[in-house]
Amino acid sequence: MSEQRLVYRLRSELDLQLALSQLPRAELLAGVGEAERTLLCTIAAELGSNMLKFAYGGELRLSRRREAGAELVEVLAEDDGPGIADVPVAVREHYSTAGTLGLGLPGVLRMADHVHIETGPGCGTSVQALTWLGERAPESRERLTCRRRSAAEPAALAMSWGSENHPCPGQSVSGDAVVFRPLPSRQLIVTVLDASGHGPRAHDLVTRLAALVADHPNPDLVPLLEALHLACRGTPGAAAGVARIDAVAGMLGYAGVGNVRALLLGPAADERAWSGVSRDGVLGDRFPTPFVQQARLSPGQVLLLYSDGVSETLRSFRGSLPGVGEAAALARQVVSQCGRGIDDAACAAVRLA
Ligand SMILES: [Mn+2]
Repeated sequence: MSEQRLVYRLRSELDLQLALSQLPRAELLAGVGEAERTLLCTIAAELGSNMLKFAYGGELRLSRRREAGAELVEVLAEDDGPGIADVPVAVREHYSTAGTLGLGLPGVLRMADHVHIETGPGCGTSVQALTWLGERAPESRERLTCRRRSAAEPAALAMSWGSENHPCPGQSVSGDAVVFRPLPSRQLIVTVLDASGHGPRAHDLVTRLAALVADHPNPDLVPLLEALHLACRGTPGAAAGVARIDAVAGMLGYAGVGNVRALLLGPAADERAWSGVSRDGVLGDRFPTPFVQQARLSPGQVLLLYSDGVSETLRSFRGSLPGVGEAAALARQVVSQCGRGIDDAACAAVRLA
């Protein structure tokens, strides 16, 4: 059996309830006995609710695979929260204080065969719980291992983002869409989608594509574009630009197909630091080999992604960059000043500080 994966993004109690209601029937747990299934769901529930309590959310990932001849399920909880200062204290029974993982973690330690924790003050937390199916864990394995993350790791860029999306004149819905998907470890996926044509049909397609980007289990640039291409088969097609910002490494990756543009402005006024090139093609029809461009990011810069309803060069853009102003306000300025008025026009803006 090849590896199976499931990803749940948790931003609210509702997200967790939804994930927990789906999990028992998930394909990933097919054939798993009732007792083990309950155990795995309880581990996911504990780790998920810890992330909501102490880190305001995060990502819960499950995978099922074979390791050393035995089958196991991994439950991985990753967040960008305040981290745990003292892991031995946090895993002690009955210990609970805001800022630690509290009561749930000792429970997870009892239920799983092996738990690995990576954390540190201000460095987020990753908890990996492994449970072997049907058999016991290899004897040699320690029950709990830890790696301390150090605050000496490079300071990440701060990111804020916002977008604007105007339907084509005469239409009430847009055939463009913008998706921001924050990932653990201070990464952000930014996507601008433009379904061919406009009106309700283009809107329906682009809404479906946006949901795909938001939930795809492998949020890397090329797999995302490939998934979008497959989802566009048999439709009038679409264009997409996908950017991945790594705020810790200070790097940008960009790949696009069709008429979506990317532009990096600042930090100096009027400076155009970098511009992304999308490959010629149409998702669902002609799919060029994706090409990932890289660029280094600096504080004070703004990344813009925009559809072809916005003029390509942004020549008429008079926004104040990189000065004050929220990302959403910037995106609004781009669309109002540079919109071509003959197509849906969408712009995503990410400010780096
Ligand atoms: Mn368009």
